[in-house]
Amino acid sequence: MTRLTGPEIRTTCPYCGVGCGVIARPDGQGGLDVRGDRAHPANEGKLCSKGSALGETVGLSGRLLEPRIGGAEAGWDEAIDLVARKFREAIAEHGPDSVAFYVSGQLLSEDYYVANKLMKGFIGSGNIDTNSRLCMASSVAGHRRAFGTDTVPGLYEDFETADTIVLVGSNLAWCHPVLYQRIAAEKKHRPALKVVVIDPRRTATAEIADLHLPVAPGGDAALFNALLCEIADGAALDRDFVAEHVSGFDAALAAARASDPALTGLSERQIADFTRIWIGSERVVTVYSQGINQSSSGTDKVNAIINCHLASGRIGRPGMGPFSVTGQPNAMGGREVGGLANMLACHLDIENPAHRDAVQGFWASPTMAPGPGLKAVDMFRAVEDGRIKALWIICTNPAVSMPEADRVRAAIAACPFTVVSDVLADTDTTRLADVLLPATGWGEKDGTVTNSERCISRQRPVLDAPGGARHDWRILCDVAARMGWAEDFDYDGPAAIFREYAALSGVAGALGRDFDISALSGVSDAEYDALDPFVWPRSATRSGGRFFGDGQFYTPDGRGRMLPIVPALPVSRLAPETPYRLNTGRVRDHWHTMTRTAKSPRLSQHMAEPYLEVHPDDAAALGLVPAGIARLSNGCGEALLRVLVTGRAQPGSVFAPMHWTGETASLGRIDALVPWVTDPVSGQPESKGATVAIAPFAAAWYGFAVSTRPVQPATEYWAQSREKAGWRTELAALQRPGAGTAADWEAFARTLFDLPEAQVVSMIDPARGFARIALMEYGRVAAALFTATEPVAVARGHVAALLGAEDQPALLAGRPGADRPDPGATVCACFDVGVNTILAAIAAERLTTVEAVGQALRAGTNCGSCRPEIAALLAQARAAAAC
Ligand SMILES: Nc1nc2c(c(=O)[nH]1)N[C@H]1C(S)=C(S)[C@@H](COP(=O)(O)OP(=O)(O)OC[C@H]3O[C@@H](n4cnc5c(=O)[nH]c(N)nc54)[C@H](O)[C@@H]3O)O[C@H]1N2
Ligand SMILES: Nc1nc2c(c(=O)[nH]1)N[C@H]1C(S)=C(S)[C@@H](COP(=O)(O)OP(=O)(O)OC[C@H]3O[C@@H](n4cnc5c(=O)[nH]c(N)nc54)[C@H](O)[C@@H]3O)O[C@H]1N2
Ligand code: SF4
Ligand SMILES: [Mo]
Repeated sequence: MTRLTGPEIRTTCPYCGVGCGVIARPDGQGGLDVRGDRAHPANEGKLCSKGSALGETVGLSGRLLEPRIGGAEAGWDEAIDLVARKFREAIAEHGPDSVAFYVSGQLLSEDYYVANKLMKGFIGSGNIDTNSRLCMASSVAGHRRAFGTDTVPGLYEDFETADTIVLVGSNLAWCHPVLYQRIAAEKKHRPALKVVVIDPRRTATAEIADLHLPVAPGGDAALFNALLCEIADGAALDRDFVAEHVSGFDAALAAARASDPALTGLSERQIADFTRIWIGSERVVTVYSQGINQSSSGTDKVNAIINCHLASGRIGRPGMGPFSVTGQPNAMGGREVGGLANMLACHLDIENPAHRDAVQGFWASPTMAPGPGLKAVDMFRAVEDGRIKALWIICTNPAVSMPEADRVRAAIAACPFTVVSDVLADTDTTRLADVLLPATGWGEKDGTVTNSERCISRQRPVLDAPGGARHDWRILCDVAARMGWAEDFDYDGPAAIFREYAALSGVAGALGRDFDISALSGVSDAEYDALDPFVWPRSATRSGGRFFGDGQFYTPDGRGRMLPIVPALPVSRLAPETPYRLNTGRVRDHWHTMTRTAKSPRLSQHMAEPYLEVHPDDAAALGLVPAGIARLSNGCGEALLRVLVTGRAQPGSVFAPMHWTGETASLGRIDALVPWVTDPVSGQPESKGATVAIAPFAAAWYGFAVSTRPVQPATEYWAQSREKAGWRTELAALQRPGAGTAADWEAFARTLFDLPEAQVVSMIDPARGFARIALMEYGRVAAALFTATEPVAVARGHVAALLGAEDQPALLAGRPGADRPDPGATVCACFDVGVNTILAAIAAERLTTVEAVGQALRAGTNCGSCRPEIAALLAQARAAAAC
């Protein structure tokens, strides 16, 4: 593959909505050297663990390089023809609403704009929805109800000028690490800055909190209603702002007064502490994310928060305001281009005939979606019941990430015609495609993204497109052309799309909408290439800045709207057969369905398995042992997860990560257990509120394996992750192989690793169910298996490091000698420092601060993502010393 040469390229991180600027350069070995861009306003040079490891994730392993039809490689012409024909046939026979696009907040705005234009303006259906439905839809709906537009009022710099920051339903330390570090740095420099964390779990984010409120799942609206009552009764009420710029105050307050604070699950004292802090400083930012959005009452929760900011007038001025942080790198851009089924481009409303006409006129399009299309869950329901005849999935993995993932998988498999555009060949979703189209990925793509503070930045190509991979916008335009609209989709590059989009935003601006970047509608290709990050709007009359501080809103009467909020519990009720609440979310070093992060050994060893956080009391009641395996089940599906007993969980409530797939674990797809319950206003699924039964998995044996090649175990439980020299696999099974003799274990190992000829060195005690087996090829360790009747206690890092070595005695010992202690699970991904190393240094050198740990071990001194965990280890060591 040829690689672009030349100077370093400025681009933007493809992970979270912080939108950090990255400087990248090919390292000449298939990877990239990356560092933070000091000139980018979002991060000023910093990157988190995921951003720092980007260079390890651009390799070509697993890439889809040519189109495939029915599993066989095909040419582009043939593939595009087939897609265009199948879509045309479905539309001709069953109408425009018989086809659908399911797209993604990880598309660039230019890709997204074209997809939206094709579906809404040319096919003439609203049936384009996006994974942002699972992510930001409740914030969008809440913003539109309160502001008359989907606009985040504030800027990141508000985090540095605030006196109080409330993080509600946000694990910022792991999910928006660079923003979190900005807050942590500010708090260190200015200890008077108060931080409140509202989350049923005690997360890493709570490490810097002055107050952590373990709210009951769904209890947030009741908490903000209690706050609204306190605001109304005291000096924090901004009577002038409410009188001049707000509607709905009385009804909102009446509902708040009628709401029961007991729903918060918090004590009166905790609620009073919270309201005192919130009210006590005018400069307060309330940051919220999926703990708010992913709820059957998510939109109401959003409005309960915004109500408090409107009543106190604390909005759109420096250091204050509600702040919904976006998840994906272009979640915000997708909202701007109208990627949701119920939006039009440029913050225009699909329900509004004047807006529809304006867009149709601008596009000079033959038709226009008459109204909103199907929202994600309804879209897959329509796929399931046969209403959708042709489906195109772009840049998302719904067979893993949609609720009722097993049902979604079956629905896609049964759809008469499914196209999937992805960068990888094998994902749970690509496996279901009739036509598979290879897209370019991060590092190759060219376009723009918008981050959480409305800052538009360029993603620029650093690498050539591999094989036959094409840009998503290009693939969409090729299909549009083949469907008969060549002239309307005749762009020669992303700059041309951007210009059109910017011009359309001028039409929106003229209709009184806020999203207006029309000042850029005339940029040349060269100017587009050189575009510096900027915060929208950018029109003839307005450039950047905050919204709503002037009391001007985009509702029909121009007032900010307060809404009466009646708090609601999660829809799935706890019942004797499903007595536990299942909360789901993210881990620090993995991204969604891991299609990128699982390629990086250092990101894979922070959390190497799908796991379940359980409170010690629940673990005891359920008979779950630490590091054992739990079986979760409910009417939708089941999962097998490693047990992590922790006081950070609340009794009755368990947490599992969303990342594991059919590729990385046997039964780790947690969305198999999440029902199709959605918020009635936004259509966003309640991803954090399923109910489940939990039981111990009665493993006859547990295993740990390392191998230079990936394996496909047949055991009931397995989970696989990357190591530097190969793969690491955890196993558990209900039956021993054969009669459990030494020969049976050896045969099992040979089959597992597909090494029938390898020389075997082993220590096996069949009576105790104990086996240690090394398989040697050319005198070197090619694979090894450790089994026991208890969860296997070997030093995993030590064993994995011996892959490829000649030293099988050290390997079979399972532990390094005293001179080389076991580092344990990775805490610092940048310098590869394990938990045991840190705890040992804390004890031996009497370290008491994160900085001291950094000086001793370098841990936490680069990206800083692990600093909250180091702080927690220091606290753990202090607690142990005090006992
Ligand atoms: N490392 C990493 N970072 C990411 C991502 C990733 O995959 N990995 N994904 C990105 C994306 S797309 C998104 S959307 C963001 C998500 O970012 P976050 O929303 O911060 O992440 P989550 O872990 O989904 O959920 C946040 C917290 O909500 C809490 N929660 C659950 N129920 C409730 C409740 O009823 N009330 C309250 N107050 N809290 C509750 C959970 O315990 C959890 O700690 O992260 C982005 N950043
Ligand atoms: N239980 C539970 N479920 C959840 C959540 C939760 O908190 N709990 N969170 C939800 C949220 S907030 C989100 S955002 C979703 C995320 O869920 P998904 O969008 O399904 O997750 P990803 O793994 O990011 O999927 C992206 C896919 O696009 C491919 N890809 C990457 N880059 C490109 C590109 O440039 N072009 C194309 N065509 N393909 C590309 C990747 O290989 C991958 O297959 O999950 C949702 N599901
Ligand atoms: S915080 Fe990390 S993942 Fe998010 S944009 Fe910045 S470097 Fe990327
Ligand atoms: Mo998301």
